[in-house]
Amino acid sequence: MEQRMLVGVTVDNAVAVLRIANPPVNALSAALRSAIADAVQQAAADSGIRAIVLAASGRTFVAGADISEFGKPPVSPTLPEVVELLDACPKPLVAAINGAALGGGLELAMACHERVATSGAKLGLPEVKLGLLPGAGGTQRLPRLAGAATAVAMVVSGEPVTAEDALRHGIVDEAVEGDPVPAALRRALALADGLAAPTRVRDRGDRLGPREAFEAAAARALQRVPGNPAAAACTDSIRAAFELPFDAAVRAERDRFLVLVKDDRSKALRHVFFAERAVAHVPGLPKGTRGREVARAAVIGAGTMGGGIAMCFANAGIPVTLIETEQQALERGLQRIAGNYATSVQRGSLAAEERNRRLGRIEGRIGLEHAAGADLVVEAVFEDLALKQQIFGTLDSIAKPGAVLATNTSYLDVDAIAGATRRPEAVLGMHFFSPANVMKLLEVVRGAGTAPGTLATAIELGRRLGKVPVVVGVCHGFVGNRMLARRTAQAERLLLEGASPQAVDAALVAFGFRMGPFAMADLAGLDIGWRIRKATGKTAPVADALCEAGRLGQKTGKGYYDYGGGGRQGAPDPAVQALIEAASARLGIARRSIDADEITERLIFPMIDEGARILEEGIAARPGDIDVVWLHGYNWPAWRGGPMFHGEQLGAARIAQRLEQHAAHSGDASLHPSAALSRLAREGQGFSSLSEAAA
Ligand code: 3H9
Repeated sequence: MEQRMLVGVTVDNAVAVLRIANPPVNALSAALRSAIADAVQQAAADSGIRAIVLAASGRTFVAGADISEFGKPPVSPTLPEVVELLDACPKPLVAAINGAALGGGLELAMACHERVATSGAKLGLPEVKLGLLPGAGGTQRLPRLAGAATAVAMVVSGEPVTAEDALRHGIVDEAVEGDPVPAALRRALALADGLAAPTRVRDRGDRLGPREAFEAAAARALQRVPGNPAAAACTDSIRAAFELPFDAAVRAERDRFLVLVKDDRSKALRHVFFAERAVAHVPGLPKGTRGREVARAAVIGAGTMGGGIAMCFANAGIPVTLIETEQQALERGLQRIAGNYATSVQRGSLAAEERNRRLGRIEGRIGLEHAAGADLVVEAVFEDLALKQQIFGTLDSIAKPGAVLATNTSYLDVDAIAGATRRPEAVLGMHFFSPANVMKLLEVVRGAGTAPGTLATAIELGRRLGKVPVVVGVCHGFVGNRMLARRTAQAERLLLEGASPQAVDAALVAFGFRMGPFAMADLAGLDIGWRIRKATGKTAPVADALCEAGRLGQKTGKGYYDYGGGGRQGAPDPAVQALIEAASARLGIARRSIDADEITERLIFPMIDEGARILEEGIAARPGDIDVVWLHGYNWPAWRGGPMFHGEQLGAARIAQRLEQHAAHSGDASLHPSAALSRLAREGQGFSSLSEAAA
């Protein structure tokens, strides 16, 4: 019964049209695979049917294998079995592709004799992004349609091509406007009328192209993703098209797939896939809540952050007023924006006309009254609660009724800011990450009084700006910076106990980050943290001493490293070592040699511990939300899934035990595991149990 619903069958002119219907994206679940196999076999056996069209209803053809089934025991018919069945179909078979044919979806289509795609449809094999390779013949059929050089570029990048490009590459036989089924029907009948049996893709070895062209393309593609085992497996598998008979190459592909699917990296990337989608489901936000249309925005404060946020609006086609209190500050801000765009034009990533259009959307003004016409205002001034409250008090009296008032504060109390207005329902935090026009994370901070419509506006707008909005609750530093503070404190403490800045940085790079905390601090500038510490009465002996010595990072040529040689690569500096040793002596901390494992654990485990507390307090809705924050705001390596995924893999018990050991060994009491983590460790529970309890 269910199977008939998953594939609808109609007959048109003796052609069976099989329509896949498994919303939302027709992923190839076990039930759907079985339904497709049955429908194809029945049509093949029906003497009244001359040919078959494989189509799909809904917004897309087929988005590939059902990713949620990976890691579970295989259920027959497997996808390779269904693909084989199509490949062996004795009647002409034409795929009609609308929306997207990705992964297993394209593999199904390539097992047909011909393919028709709707103009604008996307076709690709994105498995590498999940740490996999196409496992249902994709690495053998794509090179036989598009040539091995084009195939290796597509498979290693995982990027799809449009129907038009697919036509040019020979992946599809026809691109049409609108519904692809009529053209597919026509082609199916023509094949049925032909004298000879239609050619199967497996027999198109003539299209592989020269091996040298493939090797050159493979080397180029791999250069962009060094050390990625899935990318290397994709390349090796495509190479087999030159070396092995088709069936043997497909078997080898399958073997490689089965190895990769068990790899922790692929598990992490699959977790990321679902976590990124889960953040869109916000607990407590009634389904169907619509946000306000943002036709015009205002940004208050033309500093680096405010300017970057204004660029986000302009880039998304939204006119924005950038507001300052003084002409000079405004001009500096506008010049910085123009400079950023000029760099993009110089690099060739932005056309000059588009730059002009974007600049034309940014209007600089003096005075808050210019925020009156905005549907949404983002305040991005200095981190001073009194100043922000004053601004929100004024905004309250001038902003349009219904306008959303957002603060970009990175750690202040959003409720205290909302309290300065008579419309707390319209207030929330929109915490962008630096550089705001580049980083994809947007922490949307829901205040105690934030109305659902206000929240929905910020989320929808965030997506329109190309961001990944993650809803978080009010606390000091929200999710990302609150966890970062634990790591920063340990990085500083490790220096005092005997580690060098380069050893700490190297440990984090070996873990998978692009940069360590000290190289990062030098890049961002040490004075930001210094200012915040002063404002909050905190100290960091090494960082403070560097700032007092005028070593503010790359911008002053010196920070944790010496940039005297020019460029961005700093050299270790004996003066820094002396300064650290003096700080250790002053504080009476005995120095010792610290190995890389201890460094890594002391940087990462306290973050996971903080994540547990964040979940227990309900500041983040799910462990995956925290992971998405770290992936898109702090460049956490995707193949490690995020801090909470990493913590889950290691287990709360091991993390709690190691933290206890480090606390005892180092004498740093902040390393003791929190009550939340200790409870998980004791009860053998996972991190999601904390969020379930908080909900
Ligand atoms: C593969 O095919 C392996 C084979 O080679 C070999 C096997 C042996 N599975 O993204 P959206 C869900 S590997 C399960 O928000 P959009 C998604 O979680 C696969 N679920 O929509 C979400 O659920 P919810 C290779 C899937 O319009 C809902 O569908 N294929 C899958 O922005 C809507 O998704 C890929 O990697 C799936 N395959 O984008 C393509 N796909 O509503 C993966 C989606 O509960 N998919 N879901 O949050 C995509 O890239 C996008 O979903 C697509 C639509 C572009 C299709």
